Amino acid sequence: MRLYLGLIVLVMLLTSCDDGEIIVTTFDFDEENLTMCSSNTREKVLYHTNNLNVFESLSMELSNNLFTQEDQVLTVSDNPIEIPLSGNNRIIYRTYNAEVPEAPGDYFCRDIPPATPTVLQEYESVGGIVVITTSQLPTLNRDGVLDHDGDGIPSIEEGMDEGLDTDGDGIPDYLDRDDDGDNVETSVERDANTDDPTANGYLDTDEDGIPNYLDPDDDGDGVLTRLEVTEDNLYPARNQNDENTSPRYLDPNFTQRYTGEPGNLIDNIIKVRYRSDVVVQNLQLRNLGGDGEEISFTLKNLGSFTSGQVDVVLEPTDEGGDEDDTDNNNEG
Ligand SMILES: [Ca+2]
Ligand SMILES: [Ca+2]
Ligand SMILES: [Ca+2]
Ligand SMILES: [Ca+2]
Repeated sequence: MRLYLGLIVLVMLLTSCDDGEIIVTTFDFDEENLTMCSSNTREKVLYHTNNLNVFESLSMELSNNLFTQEDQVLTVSDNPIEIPLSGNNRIIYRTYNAEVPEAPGDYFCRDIPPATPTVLQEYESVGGIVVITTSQLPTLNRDGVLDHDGDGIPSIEEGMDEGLDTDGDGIPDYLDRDDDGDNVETSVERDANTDDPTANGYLDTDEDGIPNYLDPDDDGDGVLTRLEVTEDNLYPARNQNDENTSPRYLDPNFTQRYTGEPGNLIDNIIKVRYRSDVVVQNLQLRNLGGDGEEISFTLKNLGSFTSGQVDVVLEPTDEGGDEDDTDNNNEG
């Protein structure tokens, strides 16, 4: 017996086979989140369960090299990737006599699943192509506002649409964790205490109307913040004034200038998440027991998988006119 996509409504009801076997299935996995086993249990296994009206699961084992798995991240070498279902790449659909555990350690990610619940029916793929499409998710702050670099200033406010790049390092402000390139992170420069002067709601120590996170000379003493440091420690936030009451870069009365060039010290690492949508073209599932019944779908949405946070390093393309002493290979 073969059922096609247009007949799924019928499959959702009880279907009586010739031999009296009752098939109960909903295949109601659309737009659900897939769970991924960790790479130190069962690598490249994704699954989801449905315990609402019937007890069923759909799991996918992929051995293909087009993607790798580390922590809670799928890294794909192409986008989208297409993996034919054959050999060690397979989809298994099961129904059970009782609720099937959803937690990774409780069932699917074990090499040998527990004896209960009992599997009533098992279908395995005998054809089809898995298509995984991966895209980056927008990074939102606590208020649900887009903040790509997570520095606390909304991306729109950072001139995302205009491509604003305050320090000219080639990384636009909305992706730059140190917007003015003074080696103090924006997240550190941003907030004002109750009595502090502000500009646009952000700390503005020298009250020149430019908030500290965009001001290369925060205390307005004529010495750039990046140079209010010592050879021992090139980070401005870690150099205190003589009285030990304030960092030097926020004390207008402290005007010692470092004569070297500190360079860019802030590794511009931003956190991103990815979402992978999984569909199968021409999925064919065969009942491993009984009469070998097959169920086919021309296109089946298996749901999506959302990664954990991934560190992405953005390298400056321009040091703002200052030569950086990196090891460049000589051409001749
Ligand atoms: Ca920024
Ligand atoms: Ca800064
Ligand atoms: Ca200022
Ligand atoms: Ca200064």
